[in-house]
Amino acid sequence: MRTARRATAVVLLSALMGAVLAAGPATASPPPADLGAGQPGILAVAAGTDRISAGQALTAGQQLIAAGGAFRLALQSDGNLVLYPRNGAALWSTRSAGSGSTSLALQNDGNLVLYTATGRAVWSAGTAGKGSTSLQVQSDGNVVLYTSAGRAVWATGTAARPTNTASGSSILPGQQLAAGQSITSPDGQNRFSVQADGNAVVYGPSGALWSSRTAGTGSGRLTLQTDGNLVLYGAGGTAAWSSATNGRGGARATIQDDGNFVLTTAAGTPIWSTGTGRPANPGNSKNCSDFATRAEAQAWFDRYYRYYGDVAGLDADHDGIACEELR
Ligand SMILES: [Ca+2]
Ligand SMILES: [Ca+2]
Repeated sequence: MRTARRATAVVLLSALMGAVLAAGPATASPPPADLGAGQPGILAVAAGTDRISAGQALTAGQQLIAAGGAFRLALQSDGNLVLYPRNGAALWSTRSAGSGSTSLALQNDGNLVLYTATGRAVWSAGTAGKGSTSLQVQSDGNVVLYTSAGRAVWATGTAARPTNTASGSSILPGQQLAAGQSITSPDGQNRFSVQADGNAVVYGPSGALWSSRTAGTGSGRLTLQTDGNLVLYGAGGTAAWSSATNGRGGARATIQDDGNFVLTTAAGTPIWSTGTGRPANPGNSKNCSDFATRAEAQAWFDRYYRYYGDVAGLDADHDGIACEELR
């Protein structure tokens, strides 16, 4: 209860101070000797926030936590200001362990300063006069000082590199394959590839099984959009091909061990595929008389031959042409 009441008091004080600051002229006066929480002009930050504003301070033992919780900026009791990912080693620090720092103040002059309890400055971002009004710990891992207009004036430079390139055997929403990149089935036998010529191709062990027929559109990228549509963009940024599946819940596009490239929902229901999956062995279930045309017989023959050979006996002379007697 005591903690909750204090937090409420801080919020009320912050609101009050915000009103005072907004009403009064901007000040560029030097900071008071002691910037501890509760001192005039500087307020401790409320817990559970990702930022402080000009006139606020983080005190020893407090931290700012990025939205989503993946990163936190902690003013440790050892005097060091440290940025941590949720798991793993520190990404950045002021290297001030043992300095006696007890307060990180974002001053009204725009400078971010680490002070000891006696008011000695240990570290600063060097941003006095640059108009910073907000220090934010971002969900990308970067810690940034922004002006009220949203311009960044200083950052720790720790933004995580985008992880939007598909890897393994699947493309997830928001991920992409650039020209020259591919994903491979778990057994390593099949590949979905975006080529520099602008074609997207499914390759099996014995060659191409499917293509987007977009060769010549130039090097581009294929992405699974968050709307569930798989789109291949050409060099100029125009869509050269798509699966036309937007709004149907596509959540994963996978190149499978059977050679099929399949878009499924999060629950695994197939929505679209290249139709290149290895079929079940049909055995000797057909004769040439079962087909109306030679082309129809050939299509059936081609579908199974690469996996099972001439299981239905449609190519007696073994020349690769099925049912010559049909028209
Ligand atoms: Ca037969
Ligand atoms: Ca033949």
